[in-house]
Amino acid sequence: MTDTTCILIGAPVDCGKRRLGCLMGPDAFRAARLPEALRSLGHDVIDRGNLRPADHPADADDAFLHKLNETVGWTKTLMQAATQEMAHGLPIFLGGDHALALGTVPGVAAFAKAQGRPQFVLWLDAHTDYHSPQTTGSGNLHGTPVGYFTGRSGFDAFPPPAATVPAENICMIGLRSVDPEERTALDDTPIARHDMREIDERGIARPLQEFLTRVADANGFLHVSLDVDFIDPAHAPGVGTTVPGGATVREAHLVMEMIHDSGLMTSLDVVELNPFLDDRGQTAHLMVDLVASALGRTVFDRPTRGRH
Ligand code: 6HN
Ligand code: MN
Ligand code: MN
Ligand code: MN
Repeated sequence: MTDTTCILIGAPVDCGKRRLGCLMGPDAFRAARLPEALRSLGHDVIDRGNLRPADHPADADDAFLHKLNETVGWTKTLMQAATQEMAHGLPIFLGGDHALALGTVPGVAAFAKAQGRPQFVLWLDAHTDYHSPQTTGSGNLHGTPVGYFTGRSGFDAFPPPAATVPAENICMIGLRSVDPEERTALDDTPIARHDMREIDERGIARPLQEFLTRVADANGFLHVSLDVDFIDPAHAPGVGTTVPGGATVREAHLVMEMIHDSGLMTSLDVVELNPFLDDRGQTAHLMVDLVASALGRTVFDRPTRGRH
């Protein structure tokens, strides 16, 4: 693999849920030395700083859908930024909560579409985030991005996605908290869902390799969306939506290492880091190490690596 131009895009989105703190995420990734980690791997790093949401009307404090207008503002900004940045390198969106994927995924998918290539999404999360604004029980829009970018109805307040992602091009790994409405709706889709029980039984490498092979066979673009709560809260406490029983540190690294070896990743979100809840930077540092693994950090070079 040739060295990559990594474009860091700060997306301090904090409107996707009620508990505040993710707005500090982008700066925590910088404080945990993400740029230096990527440069030490030989990559070029461009830091675009932190973006701002497009102008939007003020949100009512008591609305059921929490901060809908601000979320729409972020979606517009990030959709456009994602499409643009794809032309310059590998965008790494530093969250911010998972509502940022309402913008990033349709944005990168629009770029892939213009290139005549299919977009694939690897969703690493305890949750499926497949609600629509109509089905969410919490009113928290960070639970809706997959619904939006697969073209579910109910997103009338949002601009139409610049491009949608076909459900059969999506793979979710790490699942252990799925709301009944999400589960019912997902049952009608071909989205590949790998819950933690399956990971326990089969290991994490097999379902991932199956998916990566599909992406490669289709000559697809691969967007990876990494939610901090994919990892077990014992190792990653700095997130508002902890669910016990998550991926171990090694499972998470193996996923990232296999992604690197595949040479397929074209864009990345790192989301839901809440530095306010973190324990002396533990989670921020782990996330930086995981991004470094996805960009080629290894203990030893492996003779079997395909694309090096
Ligand atoms: N996330 N399903 C829950 C809800 O409120 O809709 C949790 C969503 C979590 C969101 O993982 O980014
Ligand atoms: Mn999520
Ligand atoms: Mn989650
Ligand atoms: Mn490399």
